[in-house]
This record gives sequence, C-alpha cells and structure tokens, in this order.
Amino acid sequence: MDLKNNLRTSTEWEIIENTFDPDQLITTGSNFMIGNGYMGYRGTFEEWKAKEYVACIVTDTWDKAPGSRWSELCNVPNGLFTQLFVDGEMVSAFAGETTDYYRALDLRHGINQRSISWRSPGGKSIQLDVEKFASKANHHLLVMRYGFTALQNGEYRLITGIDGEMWSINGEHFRSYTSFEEDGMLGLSLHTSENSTHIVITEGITLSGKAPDTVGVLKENKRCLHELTFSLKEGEKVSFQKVVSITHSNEVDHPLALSKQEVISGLAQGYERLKEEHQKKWKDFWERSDIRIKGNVEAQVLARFNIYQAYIATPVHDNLPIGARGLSCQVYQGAAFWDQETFNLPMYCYTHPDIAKNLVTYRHETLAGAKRKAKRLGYYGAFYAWTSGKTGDELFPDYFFTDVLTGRKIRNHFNCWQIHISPDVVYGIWLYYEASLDWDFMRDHGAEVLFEVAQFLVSRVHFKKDKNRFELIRLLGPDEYHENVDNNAYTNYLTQFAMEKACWVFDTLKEQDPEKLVRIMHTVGIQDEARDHWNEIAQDIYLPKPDEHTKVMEQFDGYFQLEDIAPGELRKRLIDPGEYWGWPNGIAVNTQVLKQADVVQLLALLDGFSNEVLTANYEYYEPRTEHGSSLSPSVHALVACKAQHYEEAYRYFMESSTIDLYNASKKVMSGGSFLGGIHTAAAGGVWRILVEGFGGFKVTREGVAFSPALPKTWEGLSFTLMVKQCLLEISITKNNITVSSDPSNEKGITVTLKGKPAFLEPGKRVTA
Ligand code: IFM
Repeated sequence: MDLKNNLRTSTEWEIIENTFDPDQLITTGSNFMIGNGYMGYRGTFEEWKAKEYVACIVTDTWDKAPGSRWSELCNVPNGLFTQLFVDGEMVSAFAGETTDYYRALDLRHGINQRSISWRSPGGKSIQLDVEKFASKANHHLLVMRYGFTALQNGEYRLITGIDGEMWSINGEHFRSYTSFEEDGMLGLSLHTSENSTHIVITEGITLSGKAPDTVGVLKENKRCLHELTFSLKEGEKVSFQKVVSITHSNEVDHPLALSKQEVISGLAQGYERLKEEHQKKWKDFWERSDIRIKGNVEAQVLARFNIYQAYIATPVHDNLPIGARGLSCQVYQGAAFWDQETFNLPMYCYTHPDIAKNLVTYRHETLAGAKRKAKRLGYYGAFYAWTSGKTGDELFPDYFFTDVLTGRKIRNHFNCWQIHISPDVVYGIWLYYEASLDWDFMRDHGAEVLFEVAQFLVSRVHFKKDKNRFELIRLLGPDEYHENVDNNAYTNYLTQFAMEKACWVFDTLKEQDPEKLVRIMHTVGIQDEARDHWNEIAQDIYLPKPDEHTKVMEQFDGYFQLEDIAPGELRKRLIDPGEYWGWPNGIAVNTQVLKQADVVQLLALLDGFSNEVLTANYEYYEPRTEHGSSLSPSVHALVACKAQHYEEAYRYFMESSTIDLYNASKKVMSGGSFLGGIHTAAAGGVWRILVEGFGGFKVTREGVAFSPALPKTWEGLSFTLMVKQCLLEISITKNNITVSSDPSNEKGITVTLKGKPAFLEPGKRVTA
C-alpha cells in the first residue's frame, strides 16, 4: 500500500522508498535510521559523508567541542563507510542512473535494507544489495552485509573501513585520531577534547565471492580503509560481511581491548547468527509493545514506526536519559527534558517496567546535579535540569534562540523558570510506582527524590499574606511563548500533586519502615515539620479554578487580558518566517496564542476534572494553540478523546504520528536554531494516544479501566499491558472490548469497562 511522502508498505511492518529524493536527506536519514539505545546510526548510504548528514551518535559521551557552549553526545566515525568504484566512477545516488531503487526499514527487526541497479555515467552497470542493523543483542555492534554483482565486465575498486567525516553540528569533538591495524581489523582510537573520553571503533570484514586481485590498507588523518580491487566479468559477485564495535571509557574499563575482541567474536559468529540473535531481541520487544490496528494500514504503520523510533532512542543497557531527538542527531544535546517523564515513560511503565525502572532510577542517580542546580540558584532541594545529561547538571544554555532580524542573542529562561520539570519528575516516579507497585524502588530511591523536590518547591513558593495562599511567581510553563508569568496553572497543579505524593510516601514509610524514613530524612536534612509544611502547601497553593460560567481555567495570572487573536492571523505579523514567537518581544508574547498545550497538558496528565471542564478548556485553548512544539499535537489528541471530539483526536493523531515520517514538522528552524531529527516525545505520545486516548485506558485505585472509542475507519485495536503486576491483553472492536488476564498472573485485578467494575482472575477474560 502507498503511504505519503514517497513511501509505501507491503507487510505493515516496514517503510519502503522506491524513489530517491535528494532534497529529503535530513528527513530520510532520520526516518530510516537503525539503533539500539546505545547508538543511533542514521539511515544514510554507505558511501556518504558529513554533507549527506551521516551520523552515528553514541550515548553517554557528553562532551564540548573546543569553543562550543554545547555539551552534547559525540558523533563517532562511520565504521560502515564503503565506496564502490566501477572503472573509476563511484556508485552514487547523485550520479549515473539508478533503477530498481529500494530502501526499506524493517520495523519488526530493526534492519535497514537498500538495493539498486546502477549504471555509471560511462555505461557500466552493477546490482548492489546492502543490509545493516545496530545489534539489540550486543549494543556495541553495527553489522552489515554488502554485496554487488557486475552486470558488465569491468575494473572494480572497493574501499571500506572507518571514516571520520561525520555531520557534527557544533564542532570537532576529538583531539586525536589514532588508527590501528591488527589481524586484518582496522580501528580508530579517539579521545574527546573536554573530558578525554576514550572511544574506540574497530571493524573487520569477511569476504566472499570472487577473490580480490589486490588488497591494501589506506590510512589517512581521520580514516582507515581496506582497499580491494577486482577484475570482474559479467555476472560475477562480490560480497562482504562487516562487524563494527564501538566502545567507550564512560561505560567499560578497557574500550580498546573489548572493541577488538567483539569484532573477532562477531566475525566468528557470522552475519546470519548475529542477525538471528538481534531479531530475537526485537521479537521479545514487540511481543509486549506491538499495537495492532485493524482496518487502517496507514495508521498501523504509523503506530509501529513511532514505537520503533521511541524504542531505538531509549538506552536500555543502563540508567541513562532519552534525548529529545533520541540518537538521531546532536540537536538538544542527546539530553532528557520533561519529555522523558510525560511522553516516553508511560509506554514503558505499562509494557516494559524494567526499562521504566532504568529511567526513573536515572532521575535518582542525577539527584546530586539537581541539588547543585537548586543551590546555585538559591533554593533548597532538587531543581532538575531542563536539559539533563549524565550528571543531571543543567546543560541548557542561557541563550538559545537569536533574533533573526537583528542577529542578537535572546535570553531564554527555560533553564531557570521552567520549574515544572521537578514535579514532572515526581509525576514520572509516581506513574512508575502506580503501574508496577514497586515499593522497593519507592522506598530506596523514589522517596528521596520526592522529598528533595518537595523541599525545592518549599523554597520556591511564596506565601501571600493578603491572599492567605501560596503562589508560584516568575515562571515559565510548558507554553514557552510566555515567560515570566505568575501562577501558571500547569505548574501550580503539578506542584500540589508533587506535595501530596511526598506526604503520602512520608506517611507510608512512617507506618511501614520508620527506620528507613529516619535515614532518608537524615540524608535529605529534614525534620518531621517538613512533612507538615508540604501538606500545608498542598492544601493552600493557589490553583486557578474553572470559571463559574465558562468553566475555563486561566493559564496564568492576566492571560485573559492579553490580545485574543488566532495563530493564523498572528502569523501574518512575522517579518521573517524564522522569527522566534516568544520572549522577550516575539509576536505571541502579548497575545493569548500559545506555543504548545499547557492547560490542555494539565488535563492530559491529572485526573479529577469533570467532563464539562475538560471540554470547555479543550475548546477554549485548542484554537489559540500554534503547536510550535512537536509535543503539542499528541496531547491535543489525548484530551480531544477525553472531550469526545473524536474527529479532532484523529486529526491530531495523524499530525503527531507523521511529524517525522511525512516530514510534517513545521519548524526545522526556529529563532535561528536547527531543530531537526526524530521528535522522540511525539513518538512516545503516539503510544499514549492509542492506548490512553482511543483505548480509553486508565489506572484506577483498584486496577484498570477502559472506555474506548475507535476512530471511524478502524475495525479493531489491540495491545498488551502490564499493570500492577498483571499481564493483560486488550482487544477492542467497534462493538465490544475484551480484557484477558494472562494465565501466568499470580493475582486477579479489578477491570472497569465502560464504568462497570469486574474482578478478573488469572487466565480469565471479561467483555463489555
Ligand atoms: O521539552 C520540549 C519543550 O517543551 C518544547 N521545546 C522542545 C523541548 C524538547 O523537546
């Protein structure tokens, strides 16, 4: 079936491209990428270099290039680099004539394939077939099979090895490149400029088919290559398997020895065996994570594409963050934002709690950085980094955008005023706890985070004597166009949420494990009164309430007084299309136009708002939202479902799920900054729309509840959930919903279908 943007699918498990579009290199490089959470390898062609946006981003390698203000993940040399020359002319998508062009990404197995017939400008033809993957079985490995057939007699030259000419957006990270050659393997040993992280890339190949006439090695400054020549007759074939291992000293003690050893063992196992092990891991993942949509092939592929992208962005081998652009490029520094808790974590909480645990543990492990940030800014407790890498120290610079009209820097206060990041971390930990009932985690790690965040909020609120209430002033909510506002509804409600959870955990510990509580209190440096103070704030913090008549909540103090204009009208005031719309004097600042869901975001995360309030606020804010952030459409889809605006929900589902695949993201450049790459939060948001929006899934105190509403064209929606230690299979059709409890479950669970609760024993099912 044909999809849009030059794509099609044949099994609903892959995206296929049959024509090459040289104007889409950034997009297709991201969309066709392979990865395993340790590395992201863009879906580029083997012969390409920096100018075609080749990148292999490796997690846990944060470093600043000399003269740069960006601490970002390194883009390491390309171990799959391969160029083929026919009678001196290089096989290239930009020269000669390509026929039978095929590029595919197999989403089920995480495999990128390419095959072409190519005729050189001089008239010589070849057939080329390539397949590659970033191993899920051994996260250090990239594996490739590269083969070609001579369709005419000719002289062939193949160079393959490691090339250092990569697409690095903020400068050169390596102060030295040392090449080595050992037992037929080639390698580059690198040290980063700032932190001296030692990174090693080793590669080895096994040839088959016609033997080469000559074999040599080319070593240049940033690359080392095997050079092979062949005199081939029509029909003769050459192929090789390649194993690349990428290791670094932030993860392992002896990256050089390990890298070599892994290539030796990978080559000994061979391509097919490595592929088998890799595919098995992907099979295990999809068993829990696949969402099946019947009746709409496009929606099915979009669902799988987004889940795939969210997953390959997630480091599952360690407690490390999910970057806002995953590992698709260096934009947003490979670091976590609030996106991680609010968009990506939910999928893992309910499908792979072990991965969710890594992510919440990461927030515990970065508590020290969050405390340093709070202290630096004059607060107590933990103020989490807006942009968080390995240590949790703030990576976001004070100046992000530039005024494209004057070229002057713009001071954005994302890092110091967007305080909702701390309660968002609590939201994530609570979500994990509620889904998994993992009290050990809460006791040993979560509690400390919750208490430190509560302490931060204590030091951040103001008590207004005249109003007898706590307020939060000088803030920035999710809507980044309005900086320096007071009482942002989202932040105030989330603060109350965080305080309530801190009190609950405190009380539970006091009852169940008082000694542990004393130890945590000692670590945090608090006395019993702290809990009373949190409770006081939870009770008396000002929460903008729905207006008595309209039911609309004011986004922040004075918002309703701002100019009321539609985003489309406002856009006409731009002098330059690249202008930043927000602080300090962008076109949206004095208007009600929002960058992204804010009150709507609140309604998506917290329960307890009536349908009337949900609907009124959705209807008020939706037309005023410009969706300048890729986070916005999925939240609108979710809340549109709750507000029973199903057609709009579907429109927003399509918008969110096609941001990358159809290159539907409007803002690749904003305020002079390049913001391309995979929008990982939007990808995670797609899971939320499908399961929580159309599936109507909710966790209740006793168990789970569903009130689904299928989009018109769909005949069925089914998925698997792991909630409160019960594995459940959910199947929704136009007329009914069935929840089956896996026979392996050790206990039953209360399942509420369309408002009617039933207790579901292991191995049984309930239908409504
Ligand atoms: O976290 C988001 C923010 O809400 C909007 N700008 C992009 C960030 C990273 O995705």
